[in-house]
Amino acid sequence: MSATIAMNLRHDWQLEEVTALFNLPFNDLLFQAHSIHREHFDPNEVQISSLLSIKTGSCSEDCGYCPQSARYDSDLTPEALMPIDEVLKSAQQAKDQGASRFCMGAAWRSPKDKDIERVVEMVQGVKSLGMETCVTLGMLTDKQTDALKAGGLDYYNHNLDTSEDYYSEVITTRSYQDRLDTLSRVRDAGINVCCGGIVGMGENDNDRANLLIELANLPQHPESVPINMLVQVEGTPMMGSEKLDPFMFIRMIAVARILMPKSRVRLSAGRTEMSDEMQAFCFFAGANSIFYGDKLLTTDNPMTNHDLSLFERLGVRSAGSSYA
Ligand code: SAM
Ligand code: DTB
Ligand code: SF4
Repeated sequence: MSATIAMNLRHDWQLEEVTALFNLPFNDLLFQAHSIHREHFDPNEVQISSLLSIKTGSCSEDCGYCPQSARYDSDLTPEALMPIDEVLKSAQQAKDQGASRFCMGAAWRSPKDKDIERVVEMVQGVKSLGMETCVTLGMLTDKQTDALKAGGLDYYNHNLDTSEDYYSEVITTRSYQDRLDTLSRVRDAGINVCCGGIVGMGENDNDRANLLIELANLPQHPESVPINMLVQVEGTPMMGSEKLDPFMFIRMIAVARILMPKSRVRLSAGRTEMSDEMQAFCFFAGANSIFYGDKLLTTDNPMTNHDLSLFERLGVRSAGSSYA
C-alpha cells in the first residue's frame, strides 16, 4: 500500500496492516507519515492548547493512571468547582502566553446538570476572550451534550485511553462501551471530538495498534487525537510501569498520522520526560498540537519559555486550530 492512502479517509483498518506499519523500519515509517502530514498540514505549524483543572480530585473512578481518583493516595489536594472569574483569569493568561484553545478538565465520573450550567458559563466566558474551548467532564447524557453545544463549546475531550482488550487492566468502574456511547453523543450534538489515549501503561504492541484502529474506525475521525505518555504519579497503581521505548512513542504518533491524516495529533502528557530531540521527531512524524503551559491538569508540563525556545530552534510557528 502506498502513501496515496492519505487521499481517502479510511474507517476499515485491520490489525495486520496496522501492525505492518508499526513494524516498518523507522525511517520508512517516518517518511510515510511525514509525507502524509505535508499533504494535509503546514509541517511548521503546531496548534497550542492550555489546560486548567476546574475541579480537582475526589473522583469516584478507579483509572489506574490517575492521581485524581479518590481511591489512591496521591498527595493531591482536592478542590471544588472553581469560580468563573478565576477560570477566566487563567484563560486570559493562557491567551496572553499564546494559546489558541483553552481546555477545562473536571475530575468527575459524570457531571450533574447543575454542573453543566456552570461549565456553560465558563465556556461562554472563555469564548468571549476570543479563544476556542474544550472541556473534559466524564460521561455525558444527550441533554448535557445539547446544553454544551448550545453554550458554544467547540471540542469535547473523552479518551478511549487504550485498547478494548487492555481496558479492564486500567479501569474497572466503567466500560469501553460507556466511553464509545459518550463519544457518539458528543458527535451527534455537533461538537468536535478530541479523543486519544495513553501509552506506557504496560500495554503490548497489539493494544497500541488496536487503540489507533478503534479511533480511526469510528464513523468520523476525531478532529483532535491526544497521544499521552503515561505520567507516573506516586500512589497510583501505574506508578513503576516499565518505561516505553521513546522510538515506540514516536512510531505511535507516526501511525496515528497515517491512519487519521486530517486530524490534529497532539503530543500530549509526558513531555517533561522527553528530550527536545524526541519532541522534534514527534513533530516530524506528524504531531501538530501540544499542551502548553507550566501545568497539565495536576502534573508538570514544560515551562512556556522552554517551549517557545524549542519552537524557535525548530522554526515552528503556532497555528490556528483548523481541521484540515
Ligand atoms: N474525568 C474525566 C475523564 O476521565 O474523562 C476528565 C478528566 S481526565 C483527567 C482526562 C484524561 O487525562 C484521561 O482520560 C486520561 O487520558 C488523561 N490522564 C489522566 N491522568 C494521566 C496520566 N497520569 N498520564 C497521562 N494521561 C493522563
Ligand atoms: C489529554 O488527553 N491529556 C490531558 C487532557 N487530555 C485533559 C490530561 C493529561 C493529564 C496528565 C495528568 C495530570 O496532570 O493530572
Ligand atoms: Fe476520574 Fe477522569 Fe481521573 Fe478517571 S481519569 S479517575 S474519571 S478524573
